[in-house]
Amino acid sequence: MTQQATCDIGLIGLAVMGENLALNIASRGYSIAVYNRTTSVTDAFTSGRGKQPTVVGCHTLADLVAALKPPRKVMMMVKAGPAVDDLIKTLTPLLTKGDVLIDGGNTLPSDTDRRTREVEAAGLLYIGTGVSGGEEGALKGPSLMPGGSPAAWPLVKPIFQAIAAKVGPQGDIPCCDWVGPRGAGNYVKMVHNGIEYGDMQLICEAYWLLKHGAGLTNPELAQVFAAWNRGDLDSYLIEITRDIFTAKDPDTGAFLVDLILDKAGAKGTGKWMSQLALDLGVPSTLVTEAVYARCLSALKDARVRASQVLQGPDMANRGDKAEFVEQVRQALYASKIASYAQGFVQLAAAAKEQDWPLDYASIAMMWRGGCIIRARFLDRIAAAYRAKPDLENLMLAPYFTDALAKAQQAWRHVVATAATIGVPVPAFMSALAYYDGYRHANLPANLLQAQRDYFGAHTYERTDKPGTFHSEWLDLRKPVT
Ligand code: 2AM
Repeated sequence: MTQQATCDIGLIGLAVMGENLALNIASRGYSIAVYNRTTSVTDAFTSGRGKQPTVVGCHTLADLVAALKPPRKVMMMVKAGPAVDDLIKTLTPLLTKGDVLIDGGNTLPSDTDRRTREVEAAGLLYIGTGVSGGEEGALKGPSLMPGGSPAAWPLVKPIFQAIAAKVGPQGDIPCCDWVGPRGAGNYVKMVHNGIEYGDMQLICEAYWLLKHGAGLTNPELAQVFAAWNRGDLDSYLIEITRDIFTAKDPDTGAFLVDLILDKAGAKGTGKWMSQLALDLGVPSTLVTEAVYARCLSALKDARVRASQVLQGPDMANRGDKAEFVEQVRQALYASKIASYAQGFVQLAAAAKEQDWPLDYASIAMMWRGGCIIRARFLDRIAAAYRAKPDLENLMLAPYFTDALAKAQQAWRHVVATAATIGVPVPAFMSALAYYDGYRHANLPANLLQAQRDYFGAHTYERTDKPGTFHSEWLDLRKPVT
């Protein structure tokens, strides 16, 4: 079948995200050619949800390329990893100089770095874009975080900004802008996912405290989350949590949430963020605690056995219920600020290492709508970075410094209560420890350096004079009486 070059963009991979993105693109007035490795999937789509004059089904990659207007734009929505490299290899000889290859998967930023260089060396342009918002976002308006070859951006910008979620008073600010060169878009998406891990873990800890500490029922929890969603915590994740506490299982009539096995899964982007934070030497403790909390949850059988052996206190908190709910809200808000602060610090460290000129206010606005971490609070983050583009840490922006100062008493009370009644709140605790660690001009690392120098001659610096020092600790030590 010979195609006429009439389509604005091509899309490969018709799993649910690919299908929905294709329908979104078609709904904005663009014509789109689609291809899937398994042909029956393409045919099912083009005779079903994709049965539209502007959606053209293709059975070969050559047909797909032939259907596109130059400069051609081909978006790959396939499984991240070797499948993307295979496709690039097959597509490269079919394309011409100046055409654009786009990867919309959750790709490791270093893979996009490499592919950008390889594809550019072949005379083509490359984009690795974050796509967030799940199935519904893909269909109605995702958050898009593109990075790669800067020359590709003007070519895809109209389509990307047309299909992205919109925010702002007039609903006309697209949650999509150019992030930066090479893997910058995928890195921003990875940090988005890591922050999402932290947000979800914090919400789960708040739930457990309210359930076991304050004895709240599911309908009461729904009310609490509904109220929280009207204030500073207003966000998609708080909103869906509210709804989850109202949902009943059609078969048993019980609350569905109570029937779900407490064993969490993960696809790996949170783990990547933790691993890369360790490589950079920045403390992204919230995402790391969230990843570990999922690992611990997965040890269900071991926990069931241990629950018969290991002892703990009575989990009930005897204080005033309404007061405790408000304290948990404040602890959640403060922890969330610390978590986002860590995410932006990691972005800045990666940007410095990779030489990416990142615009943090713009990144906050890309996350303002469409994606899973969308929240009103991102307006404040954008404002903080607009006021001070080189802000060292979000916690130092006056608005957030003040918010943390106001919340800290409740935050400390909640963490102390959790420790006393034995409710595990690793993310709340880790967030508070980060806040307390960061705000101290002095930490006990003087002792740590002494220990390192004592056993390993690792040397230390001094506070009273410059230079590097080593001491003969065995000679200096005195008997302790
Ligand atoms: P399939 O329907 O033929 O399996 C998510 O897995 C999507 O990625 C699916 O559309 C799948 O196509 C596609 N996919 C996975 N591996 C691929 C590969 N090596 N080449 C092309 N498409 C691939």
